[in-house]
Amino acid sequence: MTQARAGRVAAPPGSRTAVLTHPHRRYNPLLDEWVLVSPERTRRPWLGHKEGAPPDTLPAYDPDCYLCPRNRRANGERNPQYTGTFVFTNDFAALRPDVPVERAGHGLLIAESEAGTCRVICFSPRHDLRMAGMTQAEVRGVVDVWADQTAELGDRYRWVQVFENRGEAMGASNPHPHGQIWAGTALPVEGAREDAGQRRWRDAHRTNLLLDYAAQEQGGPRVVFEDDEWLVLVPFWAVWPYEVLVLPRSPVLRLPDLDDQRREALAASLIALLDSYDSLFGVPFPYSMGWHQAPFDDEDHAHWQLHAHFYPPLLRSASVRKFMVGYEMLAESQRDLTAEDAAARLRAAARHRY
Ligand code: H2U
Ligand code: ZN
Repeated sequence: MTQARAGRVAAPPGSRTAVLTHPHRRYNPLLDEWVLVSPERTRRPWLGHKEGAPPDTLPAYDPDCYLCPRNRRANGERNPQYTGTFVFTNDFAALRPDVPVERAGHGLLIAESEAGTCRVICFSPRHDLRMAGMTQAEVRGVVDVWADQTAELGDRYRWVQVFENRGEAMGASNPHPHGQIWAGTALPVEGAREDAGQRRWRDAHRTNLLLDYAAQEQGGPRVVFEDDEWLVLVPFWAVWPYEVLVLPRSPVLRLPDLDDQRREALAASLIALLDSYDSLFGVPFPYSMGWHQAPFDDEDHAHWQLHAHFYPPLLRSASVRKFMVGYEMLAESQRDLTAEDAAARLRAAARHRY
């Protein structure tokens, strides 16, 4: 009865915010898990100063970069002289299409084969650009390629995972602006948990979990930016210090379903968010981000709502990151900075551009 227990952090009648000032746990209905929040541990003053070395200046073209136009990749192929986005199959793909359907099970040892594909998406031919430094039209081009790739891969695969690792701290292998897309026949662990979480809410309330959530959060203390189409917020149950959820405010199942107006608005919201991130500590902000969209299968998807997660690891400065260790690995996630404080800092960072 985890949902009933979530009532322990519910607001008193008449209040829209459910913010406690002593240690408490917050419920994440998407994943059916809890996060421990210890606000008193950060009641020290926020210095807000910028630390860390200024970012290296990168060349617009790097002859040694495997993503720049015309350069050779690991498999010997040469990239075209592309001018917008460019997509290719990962030369070191973790998934491949030609896998026979097999299951092996013996007692507790269960395995099943997984077919799929992995692609790399270059966001721009310019080696030195960050998404925040791209024009709205260029970011719109990235949104379009995410949507087109999703539609194409969704014809063959059940789960299409669009994502980006940015910065060395998150394992990105190259500063050239790029993301990835992996698609496979299984519903992966996070997808399955979110599918179950949204379905649970739908079954209990006959409404859509994330649309209800957007309605409850709009205009509130955890919102970083909002417009008529999108809500960009630090979720109530955020685990990472500056975790952000990007949520369309009306029903959308998948990226290809976004109409022209929502794609333009999304491009503007992404630029604003990434700009705030980069301004926060005065460094190109590392993160892993990705889209969760309804699976491509024959189930009913009324419980689903498209959304993006941003998971940045930094905590207090360019060099102080949050480690998910000890208690987090063995008991449950914990944070000191509240989601409300994180959102306020991101809103403030938006005012001094990087
Ligand atoms: P990351 O920076 O998020 O690791 O993405 C880059 C991907 O590019 C990585 O998965 C692939 C790596 O396998 N890659 C190629 O496909 N070809 C290359 O020549 C080098 C790297
Ligand atoms: Zn490059």
